[in-house]
Amino acid sequence: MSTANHGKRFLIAFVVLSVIATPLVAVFVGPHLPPGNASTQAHEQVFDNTWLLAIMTPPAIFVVLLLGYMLVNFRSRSEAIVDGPPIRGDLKIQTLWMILTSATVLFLAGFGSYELVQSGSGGGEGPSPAFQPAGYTRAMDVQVIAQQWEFTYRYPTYGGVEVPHLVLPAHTLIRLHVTSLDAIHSFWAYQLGVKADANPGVDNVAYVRTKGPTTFDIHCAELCGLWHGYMFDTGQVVDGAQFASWIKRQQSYFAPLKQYLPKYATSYLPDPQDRAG
Ligand SMILES: [Cu+2]
Repeated sequence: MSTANHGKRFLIAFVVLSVIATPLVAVFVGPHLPPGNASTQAHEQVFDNTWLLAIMTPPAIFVVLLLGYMLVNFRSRSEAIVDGPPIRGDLKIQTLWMILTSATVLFLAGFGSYELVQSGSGGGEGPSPAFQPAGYTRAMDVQVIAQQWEFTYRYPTYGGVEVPHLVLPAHTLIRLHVTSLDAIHSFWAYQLGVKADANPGVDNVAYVRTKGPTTFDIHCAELCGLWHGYMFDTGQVVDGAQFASWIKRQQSYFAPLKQYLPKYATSYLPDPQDRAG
């Protein structure tokens, strides 16, 4: 078979396989990609991951198919292994390569940047976020306080009550204020699609819009000392009425401890001696 025929045959197989596999991957694999569907941000991350996976499907097919094609058609049948002649300066292939790779990288950069800013990515944006999601002025503030080795949560709109477990109302935009009392931690609420650095003295804001009632995993995602691996919990999203009665119970249950807590602030001094928490 001539070189041109090999090229044509390979190209046809590549195009046919890509056209079939790419939509199948997007439709059937996409919905199972992390982190899930517990918040608008998580849902959008699944959407982004689906696009990325779909875009990388043709290049993956190209590599595997080329390898298979080479193994079958260009296997050395003689005893001696003879290298083929070197190929240099093929302007057509070089131009095509540059155009395809540049277009792919530029598209991904544009797509990624747009997705990051349009409604908050679920990542921490620092004390004064440059990009705010729609309706952010009505967002509910919840403070996440990391310390060795647990997270606690304060609700400034409910008298600054501090609780050991995170409960959020459903269908609500939440403004998380992530901070730390000691080492550097990272607040990672997996199914909510939230991951934000928890640094002492820093108010790291991350937005998340909850969906329906569900549970989600919380982990510390920054090696923070001996018991880092035990710094996990299960959070809850509950409906509005349930949240209202829960927060009321917390306010009365933790009322005796209130006198030991410092006044609510966006961050606290990293001195556990000065603070019950
Ligand atoms: Cu930690």
